[in-house]
Amino acid sequence: MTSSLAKLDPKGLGRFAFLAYDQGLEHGPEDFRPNPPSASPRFILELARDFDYTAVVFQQGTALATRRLFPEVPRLIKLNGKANLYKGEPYSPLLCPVDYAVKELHAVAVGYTLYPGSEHEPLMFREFAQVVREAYGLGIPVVAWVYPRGKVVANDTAPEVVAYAARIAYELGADIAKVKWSGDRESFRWVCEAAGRTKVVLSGGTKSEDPQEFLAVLTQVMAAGGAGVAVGRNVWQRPPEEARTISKEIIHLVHTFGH
Ligand code: FBP
Repeated sequence: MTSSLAKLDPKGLGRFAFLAYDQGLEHGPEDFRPNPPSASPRFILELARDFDYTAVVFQQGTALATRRLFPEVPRLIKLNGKANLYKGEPYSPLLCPVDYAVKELHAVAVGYTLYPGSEHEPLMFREFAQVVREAYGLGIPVVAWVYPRGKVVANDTAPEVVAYAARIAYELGADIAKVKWSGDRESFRWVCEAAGRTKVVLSGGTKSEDPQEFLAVLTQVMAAGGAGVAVGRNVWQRPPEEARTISKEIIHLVHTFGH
């Protein structure tokens, strides 16, 4: 595990709120339709700046295109990625080397999606283990998106599957694991325990019509020992004013829960 979380968390609060914006690659521009301004990374960067998100999550291309836009907003660079047109066993290849992300794209953290259970799991585990070693060498924290997926995974939100996902992140050396909601507070507590020293953050998921529903889940996550959230659609698929309101609530909740 890298000892570099201070890059993301200078005050040592152990709390994180990432604003995820790699869906243009992962899902396509369809995700921007509910709120057209979200097609522009400027909209995302303004939210991140105004509400003090820990970092925005960008793929290499978005990071390059916005190099000079709000450089004060920390960037977490997603090192691998895939589109969702191909529906076979998932493999998300490494697209951007760690040192390019750090030196050229000014990454304060790097991220990688693992699909345990996929036929291609060995390849992703090997790539990810290498990413951890390289990031460790540069003092950069690593966030693992861990999504058990593929034809052998019947239920990717079953507590034992989510706990296994969190443990995989720990075993492979991630600083932070981003996992799905396991359905209730008690099971999520087990997920957090399974992750050992690796911090656990909630993966946002599809937009809930009622923002309070999403905030209620996040409250349960924090009560279970979670360290925060990496959220995209639940924020930026809402019209600008609503995106700002929910951002304020998310950041307040993540930073103040239990304090
Ligand atoms: P959301 O909050 O929009 O769900 O974003 C989190 C995220 O992990 C993104 O980083 C990624 O693009 C997407 O979800 C992957 O979603 P899926 O589960 O459909 O592969």
